[in-house]
Amino acid sequence: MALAQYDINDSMTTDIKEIREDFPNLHVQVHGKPLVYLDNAATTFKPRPVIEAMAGYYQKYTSNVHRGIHELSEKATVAYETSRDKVRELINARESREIIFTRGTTESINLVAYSYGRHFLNKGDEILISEMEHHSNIVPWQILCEEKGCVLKIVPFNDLGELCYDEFERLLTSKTKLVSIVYVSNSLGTINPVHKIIQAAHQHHALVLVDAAQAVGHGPVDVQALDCDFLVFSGHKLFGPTGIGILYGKAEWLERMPPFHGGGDMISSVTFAKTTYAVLPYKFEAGTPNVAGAIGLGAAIDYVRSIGFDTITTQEKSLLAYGTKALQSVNGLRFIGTAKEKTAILSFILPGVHPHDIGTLVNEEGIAIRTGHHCTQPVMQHFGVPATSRASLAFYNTTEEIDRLVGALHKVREVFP
Ligand code: 7TS
Repeated sequence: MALAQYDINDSMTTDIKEIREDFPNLHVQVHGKPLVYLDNAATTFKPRPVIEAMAGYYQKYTSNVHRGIHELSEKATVAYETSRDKVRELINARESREIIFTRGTTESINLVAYSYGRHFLNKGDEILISEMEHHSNIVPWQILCEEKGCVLKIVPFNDLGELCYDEFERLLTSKTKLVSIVYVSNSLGTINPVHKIIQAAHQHHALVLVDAAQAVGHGPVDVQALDCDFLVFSGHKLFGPTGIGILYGKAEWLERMPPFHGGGDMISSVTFAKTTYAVLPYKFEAGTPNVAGAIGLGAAIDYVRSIGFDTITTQEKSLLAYGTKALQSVNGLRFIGTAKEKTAILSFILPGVHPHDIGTLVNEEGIAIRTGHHCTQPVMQHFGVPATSRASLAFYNTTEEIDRLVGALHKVREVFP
């Protein structure tokens, strides 16, 4: 078979073998076989330093933050705020107060829709999103439009899964107040030209929110170079824990936006007559935050930086090239999402086989892929399919694991010829 020309040892350097040792979850068995985890777009595995940092907090200095002066609270506060600064450094934000901890990408987008949208947008204002957005970058805007009478406009993509930039330019008018755009599509892998989009939007005085859920952790992201007004992502797709995410916002906008949630920690003073709010970033962090999550995210950032984006992008690019070629040996397989600029996300269909049957059969081989609409139903509608199968790769994956997937798909074809 053509695949023989690929030798695992060619592509899996000693470095990657060592890196895999950092991830306990890569070494479990599923159905008596070594797990092949190809669902990294859903969530990534966590390296040992992340697990240890969180366990360390729970075992040695559990306490609330920003309250009390006792030793443990002080230590937890320092760790929590150090993580904020690590996030700032990772995305090159100007100031730490521009980094808001949230529960994840979804909550970050809802925060902007609620706080910026309800305060600054009016009837007839237009919000531009694309046809390839995750539902979390569609539904909050639909809710806002319904409430405020704003208009949601959709930039289409072509059959390769590339954004129709000309259409974007055509839809961008003086009525456009906000562009909310995905950096990397989770179901197609497409990398959008966000820098160009931001420049064009700013010429029309529109703000831009970048959904970087699938971008951060796979390559460098620099909010100052991009000049985006908001950028959002989730810790759990960045080798960090679940339940923690980030909203980056330019201070000038965050200052002007009203709070999202009210409660403890987000106030300066409270009387029944009048409440004043805390300064940034605390104005947007009501209640006890996810302290362990923030600490774990800080450790994840340290880890990713120690590997380095050069290694990460080189490995992921070579896996994408290998996987794209290798999967073509499966009879009838059709890729959904073949943009020129894409990340290591391989969505595909096998005509005549329901994706859920594919997912079930490859699961029996110990292989984890995702099947479904990936919370991007309009993408499925564009291609006229109910669902796809998706293998999404991380830098710790190997060509041998891709070969296992290809082997399993050949078996699927034997069951459904
Ligand atoms: N935006 C994009 C581009 C995403 O890929 C996801 C999650 C989200 C937003 C929402 O992130 P959350 O952490 O708030 O849930 N994407 C996926 C996925 O592809 N499979 O499972 C979750």
